[in-house]
Amino acid sequence: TFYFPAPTYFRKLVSKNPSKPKRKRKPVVSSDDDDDEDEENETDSSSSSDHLTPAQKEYIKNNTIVDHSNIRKFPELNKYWAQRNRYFSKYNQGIKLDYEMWFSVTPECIAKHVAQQCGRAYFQDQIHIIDAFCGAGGNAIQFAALSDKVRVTAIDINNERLETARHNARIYNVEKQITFICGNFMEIAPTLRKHDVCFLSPPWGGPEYTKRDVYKFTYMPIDYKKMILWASKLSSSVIHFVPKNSDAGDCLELCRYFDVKKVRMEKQYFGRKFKTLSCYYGKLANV
Ligand code: MGP
Ligand code: SAH
Repeated sequence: TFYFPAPTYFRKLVSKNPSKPKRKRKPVVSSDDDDDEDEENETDSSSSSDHLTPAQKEYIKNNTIVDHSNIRKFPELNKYWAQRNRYFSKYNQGIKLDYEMWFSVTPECIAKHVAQQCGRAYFQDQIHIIDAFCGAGGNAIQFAALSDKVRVTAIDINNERLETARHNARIYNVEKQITFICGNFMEIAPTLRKHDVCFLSPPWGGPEYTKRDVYKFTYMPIDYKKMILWASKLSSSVIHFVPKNSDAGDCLELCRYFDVKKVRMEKQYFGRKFKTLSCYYGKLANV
């Protein structure tokens, strides 16, 4: 964790399931070592979506559930498929993920850790949390799993994906604690009542975000200033889940939307691999 302004130091979040001995990326080896068929899938790169038009790709991204039956068609998802039990420990109980979610969902131990930060800041039993970009439910599920008194408002612009999130929440037995709303967060924000925490995990423009040395928030395919403005109006604590190569100045600049002029930035690791970055604003900056 490092704070702006100083003092500056890091806290590493080490995965509860530290990586197994280092393996070469090619061929990708499944995290289910007993699953021979998976390994066959993961090394098969004979078919790819590279030949499709941008419109066809966009359709697949938003509408295709990718699972054991069709993962062969998407070799570019192999590295995510291999980590499926990290994304959801109950993956084998029927979790569903569409194409885009394979590279966007928050790995379970990171989502759980972020949820626990809210538990540390709010001592009351009933915590109300908004997940403004709920996706497949990776974060919403872990917020709800904190305690059966937690209530989550989960929003996503894609209705089919929202149904996927509801399905996934059912597998974790937390569906009843989550209210699912389909819509554009920036448009429906004025209709929402105040919550304790607002969690923001917006789209970053695909896995290509790592190709830039430094990621500026202006690259996001949404109006990020409007997003933060509404989040700060709705909650005194805001968590912004951002690309790991984000411009620290951009993260700091958003402090101006909050009473506490401070951001706590937390780097999250799997073993030695820097995976994700979370910025905590408002009340959560001091936890
Ligand atoms: P990654 O960088 O694609 O994976 O995403 P990895 O294995 O670190 O890639 P590498 O190329 O550096 O080896 C890391 C994590 O970021 C994912 O598991 C998601 O939790 C999160 N993530 C990735 N994308 C593209 C998005 C996104 O668009 N939005 C959100 N909210 N999270 C994302
Ligand atoms: N944290 C999620 C992944 C979020 S990915 C998880 O762990 O499952 C970002 C999500 O934002 C996508 O599902 C996308 O459909 C949604 N989205 C994009 N623009 C949006 C908007 N304006 N309002 C609400 N949701 C939006």
